[in-house]
Amino acid sequence: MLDIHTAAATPPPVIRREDYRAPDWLVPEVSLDFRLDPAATRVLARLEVTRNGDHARPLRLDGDGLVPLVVRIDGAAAADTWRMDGPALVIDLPGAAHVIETEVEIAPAGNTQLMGLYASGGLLCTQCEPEGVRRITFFPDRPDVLSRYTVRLEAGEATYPLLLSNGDRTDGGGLEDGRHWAEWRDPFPKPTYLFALVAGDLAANRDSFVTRSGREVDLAIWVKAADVGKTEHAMAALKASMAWDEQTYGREYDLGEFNIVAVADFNFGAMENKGLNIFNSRYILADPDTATDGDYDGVAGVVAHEYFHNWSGNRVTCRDWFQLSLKEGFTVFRDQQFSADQGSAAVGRIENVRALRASQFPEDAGPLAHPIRPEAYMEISNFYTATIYNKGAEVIRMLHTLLGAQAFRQGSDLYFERHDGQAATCEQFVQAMEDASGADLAAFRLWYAQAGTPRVRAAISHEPASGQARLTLGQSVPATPGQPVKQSMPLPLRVALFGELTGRVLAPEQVVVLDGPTKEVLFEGIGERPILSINRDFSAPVVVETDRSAADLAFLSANDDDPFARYEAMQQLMVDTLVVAVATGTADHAPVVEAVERTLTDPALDPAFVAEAVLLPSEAFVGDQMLVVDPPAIHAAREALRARIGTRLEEAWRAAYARGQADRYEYSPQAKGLRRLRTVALGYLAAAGVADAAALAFAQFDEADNMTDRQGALGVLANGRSAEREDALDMFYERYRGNGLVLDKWFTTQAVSTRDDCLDAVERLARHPDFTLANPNRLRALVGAFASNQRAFHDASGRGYRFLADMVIAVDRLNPSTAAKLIPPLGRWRRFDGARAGLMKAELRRVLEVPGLSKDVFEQASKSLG
Ligand code: 0A1
Ligand code: ZN
Repeated sequence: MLDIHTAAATPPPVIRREDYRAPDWLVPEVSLDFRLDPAATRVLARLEVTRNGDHARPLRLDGDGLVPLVVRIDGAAAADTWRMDGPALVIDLPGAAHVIETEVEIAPAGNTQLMGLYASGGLLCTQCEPEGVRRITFFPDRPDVLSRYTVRLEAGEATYPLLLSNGDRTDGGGLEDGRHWAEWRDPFPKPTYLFALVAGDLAANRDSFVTRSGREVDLAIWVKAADVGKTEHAMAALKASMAWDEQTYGREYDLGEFNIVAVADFNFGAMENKGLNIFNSRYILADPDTATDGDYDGVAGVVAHEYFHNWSGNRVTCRDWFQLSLKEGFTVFRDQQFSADQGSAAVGRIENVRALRASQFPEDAGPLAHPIRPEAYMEISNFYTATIYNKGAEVIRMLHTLLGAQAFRQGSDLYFERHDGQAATCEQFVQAMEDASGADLAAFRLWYAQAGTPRVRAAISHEPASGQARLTLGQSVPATPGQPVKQSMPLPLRVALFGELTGRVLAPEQVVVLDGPTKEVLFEGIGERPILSINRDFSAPVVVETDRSAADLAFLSANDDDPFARYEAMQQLMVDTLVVAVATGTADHAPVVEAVERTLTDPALDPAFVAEAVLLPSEAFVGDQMLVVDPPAIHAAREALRARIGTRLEEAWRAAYARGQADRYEYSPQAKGLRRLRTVALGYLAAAGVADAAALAFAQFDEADNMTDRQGALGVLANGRSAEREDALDMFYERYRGNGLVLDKWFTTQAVSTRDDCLDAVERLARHPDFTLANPNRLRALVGAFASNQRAFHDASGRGYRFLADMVIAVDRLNPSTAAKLIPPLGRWRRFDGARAGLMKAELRRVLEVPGLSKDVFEQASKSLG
C-alpha cells in the first residue's frame, strides 16, 4: 500500500470505548509453528475459528507489515476468498466453523521497535502486549479473543539450545542439520497479548515451589550464564510472592512450570506472559556490587507484580484496552501491599506517594490527562501511564479502605470466581465488590470516569467552652481536556486530632468520607485546641489544602502517630517555606531546620523513615505548587535551604553519617535504612560546604563494598566541583564499562546533576560511544533522566527542549512507543513563562512536521500542543 500522507497530514483514526463490539469470530484453538532464524523466521499458523453470533461478516485477521505466503481454508488453498484490507487479511467464510492456515516470514533481527518477535543480545524473544502478535502472524489481535495455544519451536541447537513458550513443555527432540525442536502447550485460554516465546543460549537458576494444594512447580530464572549469581534476590521474591498470593488473596499458581527470562532490550519493566514472564534485565539482576538497595526493591516489586498478574490479568483478563487499569491498577495495588508486608510499610507508602506525585499528578494536571478508564485513543501504547497504573492502584486502595479488608477480599474472591477464564471490564470488578460487600458504589464509579486530581480544602475550628471542634471540608475536581465540568467524588479521608498543649490524641483516627462538594464533621469533648491530621496514610489521591501554621506542621512532623502524616507535615512545611522563598526572595528557614533536627535526632525513629522525612521536596514538586514555574529561582531557594539545614545541623549529620558506617555489607531492612540515611547525611554535609565533604564522599565511593554507597557518593560528588569528581566518574566508568545496567547509572548520575554545566555534559554524553538510541534503558538513563532535571531541562536558552525534540525525532524512526514516552515534559509548557512556553511549543511543532511520524508520537505531540 502506498501511503503518501504523513501522519500529521492524515491524523490516525481514534478508537473509542463506546464503539466496543464483541468479536465476530472466535479462535478457541491455535497452533503456531516457528522456524526460527534472526533474518528470516517462518511462522505457520493454524486457527480453528468459530462464528460468534448470527452475522455474515467476514473473518478479519490483524496484521502489521505481514505478507501472506500461504492462505488455506479447511485444508485447501483459497486464492479468491481472501483479500488484504490495508495491513489486515480478510476472509469470507460460509460456515460456522473453519480451519484457517497461514504462513508468513518475518525478520526479528531488523525489529527495532522491540514489539513482536525481536532479537536482543543473541536471543530471540517476543513482546506482544498490547498489539504485537499482529507483527508475528495474522490473528484477531484483541484481548477478548481467548485461545488455547500449542506452539512448536524449531531452531539451530548450537545458537538456540533453549526453546521456551507459554504453559508446560510437552515434547521436543533433535532434527537433522543441527536443528532441534520443542513443543509447548498452554491449557489456559489466553488473549494474544500474553503469548510469548524465547529462544537462546541461557542458563538458569532453578528452584521449586509447592503450592498450598500440594502441587510442585518448577521455577527457573533464565539469564546469561555469567549472570546466574545475580538472580537469588529475584528467586526469593518469586517464592515469597507465590506464598503471599495464596495467603492474602487465596490465589494459587496453576501450571507445572514458571519461567522468567531476562533480556537487555525491553520497552518496559517486564511482561506477564502466561507461565513465561519476560523481564527487562534491570528488574532481575541484582548483587551488592552492581545493584543499589533501590534496585533490589525494584526487582522484588516487579517480580511480584508480574507474578500477581497470573490472576489479575491472565486468569481474568481485559475485555478491551480501555479496561487496562482493571489489571494494572489492581496488580500495582497488590504489589504495593506485598512490598509493604515484606519491608517497612511506612517507607513503602512514602515512596508510592512520591512516585505518584512525581509522574501522575503532573499528567493529571496537563494536556495528556485521562481517566483511569479512558474514552478514546489513537495508539494504545500511549496509555501505559502513571494514571492507569498508579492512580489506578490508588482507586483500588480507596475501595479497600471504604469496604474494609475483609469485604474487599470477599469482593476479590467473587470477582475471580465469576470471571475466571473471561475478558472482563472495570465495571464488572466494581460490581463484584458491590455484590460481595452490599456497599453502594454508584458514586464511586466516577473515579473511573473523571480525570484530574481532586483538591480538598480542610479547616478545623474549636470552641473551648462547648468542647466542640468542627471540621469543614470542601472538594473540587479541576477541569481536564474534554471534561470541563466535574461531579464530586467520594473521598475517604483518614482523619485524627491531636492536642496542641498535651500532645494527646484528642480524636482517634476515623475515615471521613467526603461524598459531596462540602461536609462538616463535629467532634465532641475536645478540651484543647486541636491540630488536624488529615489524609493519613494518603487515604485518597488528592491535594489537601489547609491553613495549618508552620508551628502546627512542625508539631505533627514530630508527634503524629501516622508515619505518612508525619512525613507529609514535614514536606508541607518545606514546600511552604520554599514557595515563600521563591516568591519573595527570602524565607524563615528556622522552622524547617528545627523540624529536621527533631526528626534526625529522635532515637525512636527508623533510620529509613528519617532518611525519607528529612529530604527536601524535588524542584519539580515545588514547581508543581506554583502558578508559573521559575526553575532557576526554585533551584536557588532549594539549594539555600539545603545549605542552611546542612550548616546548622552539621554535627547531627556527622553523627548520622558515622552511624551509617558499617563494617561489612548486609542486606537487611536495618542496614538499608542506615545506608540511605548515610548518603542523605553526606549530601547535606556537601550542601553545607564543609571542608572535608569531597574527601568524605570520595572515601565512601572508593571504599564501598556495595553499589548503594558507591553510587550515593558518586551522586554527591557529581553535584560538586571538587577535583575528586572527575576521578570518581572515570573510575566508575572503567570499573563497570562492561556492565550495561551499571553504565546506565553513570549516565543518569550526570544527567540529574545540579551543576550549572549539566546541559553541556548531557549533550556531550549523547555523543559518547556507549550511548545508543536502540536500547530503551540507556535512552531513559540519559534522556529521560535529563528531562526530569527541572533546572537543566528548562534552561532559558531552549537548548534542553531542542535536545529532547531531536531525541524524539531520532528514536521515532527506530522505536515509536519509546519515543512517545519522551514527549510529556514538553507538554508542560502552560506552566511556564511565555518565553519558555514559546520555545517548548516550537519544539512540539517541529516534531509534528517530521514526515512519516509514528502515530504514537503524533498523538502525544499533538495533544501536548493542545
Ligand atoms: N503488562 C506489563 C506492561 C508492559 C506493557 C507493554 C510492554 O511492551 C510495550 C511491556 C510491558 C506490566 O504491567 O508489567
Ligand atoms: Zn502490570
